[in-house]
Amino acid sequence: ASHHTLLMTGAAGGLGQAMRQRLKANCSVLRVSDVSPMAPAQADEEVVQADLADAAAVNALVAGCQAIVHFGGVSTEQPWAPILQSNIMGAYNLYEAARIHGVKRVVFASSNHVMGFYRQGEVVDALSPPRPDGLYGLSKAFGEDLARLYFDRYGIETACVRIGSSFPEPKDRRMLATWMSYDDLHRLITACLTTPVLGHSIIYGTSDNSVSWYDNRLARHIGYRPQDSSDVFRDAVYARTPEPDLNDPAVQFQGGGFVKIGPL
Ligand code: NAI
Ligand code: 15L
Repeated sequence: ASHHTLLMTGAAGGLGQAMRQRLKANCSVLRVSDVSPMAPAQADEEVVQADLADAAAVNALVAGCQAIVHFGGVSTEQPWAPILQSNIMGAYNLYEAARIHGVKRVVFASSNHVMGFYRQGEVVDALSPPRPDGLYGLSKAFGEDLARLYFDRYGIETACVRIGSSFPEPKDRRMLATWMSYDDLHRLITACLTTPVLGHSIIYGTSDNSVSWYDNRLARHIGYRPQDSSDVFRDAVYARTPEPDLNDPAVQFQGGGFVKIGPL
């Protein structure tokens, strides 16, 4: 176990539930948190219900942990108010608490939607300028820049993981390019928590899919090696999904349907 107490936010969500058992291998005590109710604490676990927008609650939540896996927040395109509360204020409260309590490493669940207005088929890397596809993607870009500030000023290392689509299986043709298995996500988080020098890093979170829009060569120091691939789902996904309409922005851009949602 590389860290004594590891905090995982967003524990009631899809990825939080999928990683909760897996992350116990990465620490002595796993502290899990969400604003929503969670499964009760098991051995070597602490369960803390807290709103990320509540600075005092987040300060108490972070005390005594050595690393953070930050899944908590709005995970889809939403109106500005919840994005502001959960993703902008929430991320700020978390990094302030990390600074105050001396936490030195964070794995931040960023998103492919930071880059959603690149075209499908274009290849982006860690140096490509952000092109968020909505308020959600914009809030993740803010989180990445916030992490950069806290690295440059305070030496808090962060892996900004631009997760593609992490679900049990790819749901549509787009996700054949963006899919990441839960086991690969855990491999990536483990690499981020254990690599000797992380710095402020941006890495795309996908499995080893034959079709990919992401170039992770600038993140090789993290040592992530995917072992799964969406390729095994390819024929089934093609069989059950319609021919794409090439005039549809959801088919043209990497962010898929997100590029069309919301007030923008
Ligand atoms: P999810 O929506 O299932 O889980 C997010 C959790 O955060 C929820 O349980 C929710 O209650 C909690 N949360 C929201 N606002 C909060 C607040 N103010 N205070 C405390 N907790 C709050 O999303 P999922 O799929 O589990 O994603 C986890 C993280 O990974 C999110 O940050 C999401 O943006 C990011 N991500 C996920 C992807 C995926 O494919 N599953 C792709 C890209 C990014
Ligand atoms: C995300 O950022 C979302 O959190 C997730 O629910 C998926 O929609 C994913 O991106 C995706 O782009 O497939």
